[in-house]
Amino acid sequence: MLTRQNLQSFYRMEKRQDIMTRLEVCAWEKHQILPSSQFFRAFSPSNIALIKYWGKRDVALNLPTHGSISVTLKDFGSYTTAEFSEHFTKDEFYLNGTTLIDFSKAIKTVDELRKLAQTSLRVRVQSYNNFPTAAGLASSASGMSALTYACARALDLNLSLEKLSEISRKTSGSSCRSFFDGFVEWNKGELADGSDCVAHSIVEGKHFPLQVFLVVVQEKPKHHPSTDGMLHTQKTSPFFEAWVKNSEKDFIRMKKALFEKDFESFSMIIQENCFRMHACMMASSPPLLYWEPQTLLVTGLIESLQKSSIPVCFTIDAGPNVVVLCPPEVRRTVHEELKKLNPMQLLSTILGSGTRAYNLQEWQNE
Ligand code: 2P0
Repeated sequence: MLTRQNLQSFYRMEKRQDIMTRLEVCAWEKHQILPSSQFFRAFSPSNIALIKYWGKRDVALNLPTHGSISVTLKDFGSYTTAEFSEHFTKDEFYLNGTTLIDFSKAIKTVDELRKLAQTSLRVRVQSYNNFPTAAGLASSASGMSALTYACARALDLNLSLEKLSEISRKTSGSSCRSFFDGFVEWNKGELADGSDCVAHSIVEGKHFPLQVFLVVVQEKPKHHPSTDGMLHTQKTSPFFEAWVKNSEKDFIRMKKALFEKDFESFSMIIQENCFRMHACMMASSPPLLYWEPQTLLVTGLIESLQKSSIPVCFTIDAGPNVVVLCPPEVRRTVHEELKKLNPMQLLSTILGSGTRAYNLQEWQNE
């Protein structure tokens, strides 16, 4: 039997962050799995866009106006259990231990999978994020990919990762990248049905190792959800066309920098792409601004480290929090400098693999 106590002693040699993650996962399942139910547990990581997705060529299918490139994070993401049972009379969703009232997006994915499995069984989904939710750190990407994977496997559907990624994309565009390892591209595609609009891994993380810091300056959910912000920008920003055109160029430049392991070009491209996306949002009517004053304290610090020839760079998603990237050789220096800013949370990780199964029993026997 897995208890808090034996987990704690088992993992006492590990760093605090890992212990908390495992303890919290152990504690989060509010409801016992019913003995007769079909269930599956999945973990899916968050992914951070280097070349951002911000614009849709098809709203219903979530097809992007241009390709994007992301990194898959090793330690931060969503732990999700999907459980189908004839004893359930309605669908239920829990996020971080609380009942989710509005699950209209997630249910679309569950319905598509139920249709493929030819079943009408109701589902209970229990999901837990081990990093801030809806704060511009891609929790919808990890959440939706974990949900899709867990439901498909619980329903015994034998679908490829590519197919699961496609199904998940329709509910959260960026979630299609979380299924894959290391550096991931999501191609724009040309076809109206989206069949060529797919994500896949470009290279594994170990090809170009990076340390990633999530600098959390605000934990609370952002004021404008991404989907609304994206459509608003696309509709009202006079810079939108230029944003798309430049992102297409950045997409090609970034792949070259990755293959050549060229950190200097990599830094320049991700910062330029990030600022262009935010400039485009700020030019919307009414303007859309996701930053907080502390956001600029972090970017200012990184710029001053760059002036001292320390290889480090940053990007910011649709929120006030900053993601800082650097080669492993300088991670201690960068960490010490970031700590001086006293952010609400300073989370650290490397690049990792995509969506997968997890099993509490296996953890015990690790
Ligand atoms: C990205 N973001 O590439 C960009 C950068 C936020 C900023 O994709 O409308 O939750 O569900 O497809 O995937 C966040 O958007 O939006 C996002 P929908 P999603 O990661």
